[in-house]
Amino acid sequence: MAAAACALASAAATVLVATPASADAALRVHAQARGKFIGTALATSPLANETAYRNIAAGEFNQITAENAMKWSDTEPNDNQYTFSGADQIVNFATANNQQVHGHTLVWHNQTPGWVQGLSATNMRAAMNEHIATVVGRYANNPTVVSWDVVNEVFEENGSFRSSFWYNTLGSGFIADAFRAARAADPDARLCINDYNVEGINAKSTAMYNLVSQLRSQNVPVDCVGFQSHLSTQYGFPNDLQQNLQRFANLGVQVRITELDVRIQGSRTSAKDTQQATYYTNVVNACLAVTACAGVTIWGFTDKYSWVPDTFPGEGFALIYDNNYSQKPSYTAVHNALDNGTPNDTTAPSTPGAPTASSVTSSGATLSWTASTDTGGSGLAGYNVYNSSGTQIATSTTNSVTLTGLSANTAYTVYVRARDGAGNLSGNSTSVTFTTTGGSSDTTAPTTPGTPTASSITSSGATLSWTASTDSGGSGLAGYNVYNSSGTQIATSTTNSVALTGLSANTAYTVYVRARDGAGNLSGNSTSVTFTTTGGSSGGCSATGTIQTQWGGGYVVQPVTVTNGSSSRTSWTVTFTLPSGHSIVGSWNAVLTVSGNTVTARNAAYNGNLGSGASTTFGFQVARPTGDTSTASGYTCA
Ligand code: 9MR
Repeated sequence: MAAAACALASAAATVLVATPASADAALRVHAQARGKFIGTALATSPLANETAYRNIAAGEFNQITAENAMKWSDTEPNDNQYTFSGADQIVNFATANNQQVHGHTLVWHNQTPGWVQGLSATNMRAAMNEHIATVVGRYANNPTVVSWDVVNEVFEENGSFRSSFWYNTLGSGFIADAFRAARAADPDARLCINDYNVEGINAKSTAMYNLVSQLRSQNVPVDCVGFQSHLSTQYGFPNDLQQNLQRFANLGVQVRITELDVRIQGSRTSAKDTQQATYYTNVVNACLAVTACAGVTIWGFTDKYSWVPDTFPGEGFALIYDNNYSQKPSYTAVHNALDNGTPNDTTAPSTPGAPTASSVTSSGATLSWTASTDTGGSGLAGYNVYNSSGTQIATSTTNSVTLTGLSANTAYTVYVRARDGAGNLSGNSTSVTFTTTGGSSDTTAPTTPGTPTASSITSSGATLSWTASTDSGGSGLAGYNVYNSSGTQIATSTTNSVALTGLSANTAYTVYVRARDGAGNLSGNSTSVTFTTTGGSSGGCSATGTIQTQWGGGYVVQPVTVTNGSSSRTSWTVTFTLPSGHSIVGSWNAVLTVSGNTVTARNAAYNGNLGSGASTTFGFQVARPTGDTSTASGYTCA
């Protein structure tokens, strides 16, 4: 049975089962994994005064909007008198916690001082341009501030331009002027137009759509549309949200949910909480479904500090944490939507039907079976195929698989288990036994593959690659088997590399490779390689090294990314292993000491402080003997 192998759709298949993302990871971890941001608006006073507020803001979100601190009344209360203390407080907090800031907002009819509102057209236009140049210019070279709401809420509900002092004094041309001034102040910032009640397709959102389309056709730099999404459980959910986001995306702009909250009338009940959670789920799912949607910003996170009760007496409870910073069902909703929709699924799929073998040749067979069903929520992900000793020999995403590389004239007994998106396995199907045919006369094994090298080592995976074998026996090279140090086959590949997944953190793995031909002949064992997975991130920190460039006599590892766990730290230490004969010739952003083959890298004076979830990088250069292709490995953070 040792020769049995799998042929899968992917070239480099692995039989290690991937573990699902940690169900209790922070929102930002899941959002990042989906390529989106999850953000919150922050208020300056609790940010200065409350540890719980700071910890959640830092730990759960990777994007920040100032709820008020960047508005005109805060930044330029009197003509040409700028105050940036609140704005800087928000930006500095975000920088410390590896978060991006969306600037809110430059030109709005609210929270704009009286001195602006009374100006003549000429002076108002000059004041607007000067304000934009100063506020945007202040952060133009700050990588934390990536985007701006340039104009805010310029439409009435019926889609006409809002009769604000801006429009009434300057006409609609102030909008294009504002965008051009912002682009001039920061050519790299993403420039947005933002509004509320534009989530569904309606008169207001269509007016927005037409304006954005027109401005872009006139080369006005509108890069992005913000959908505030101040929702209420007393109204139906805008079910065309995704469709609406997509029609804007099709104009070529980024879209984003900018101010999400879902208010409740009266007191909380579990029914209202559930409805609220569904609205949060729907909004996150709509953004996830639209490639151009950059992410979701919630308008605050705790009901303790929400604008809703002040504006809508008798309504509130709009956010995802309660007044005491406890997570609400809406938190779980956001979390689970970001976590690939695989929340807490502990229900295994049904047991697949007994496989039947067909197309049996001297070196292969096709198995097919009646499909399983999955009711646990995460959905059916695929099937694992096992031999009679319980070794997993193949996987499939459909209810059939073609086994290749079998030995001629050999009886194989196999069974199948179904697997869901959360990694739950079904019961074993009934086994089937089939016997391969007599086969060819190819008894010549392929040549022994080269020594594998391990790269892209993380806490749960690594990539192996090796010099390919050749086969002269007539049946041709079919692929490779990968074995661990106890000789158990842990992966197969049809190419000379394979990505191993589902490895344990902080663990040394010794592996070798054998080539396999079409008649099932196996080559000799390659030389073994040992690599150590990195430390993982639960509570502590993790480190991952990336080879930037390499040549015969050396290589550069840049960046080594050090990612903090959930508690802030003031220092970090990363250890890693150099293959023998390798020596460090230079390093940056860390202090390195070498003892034997172990290198210890400690933070430099300026990058030891890492907030929850924050990361930093360092790098180094290594000399190695010519012809040696191995690299440093086993990055572990403490
Ligand atoms: O949440 C903000 C609240 O603290 C302010 O008092 C209010 C003043 O107008 O603005 C609130 O934020 C608004 C945002 O800036 C623009 N969209 C609507 C938001 C809720 O009113």
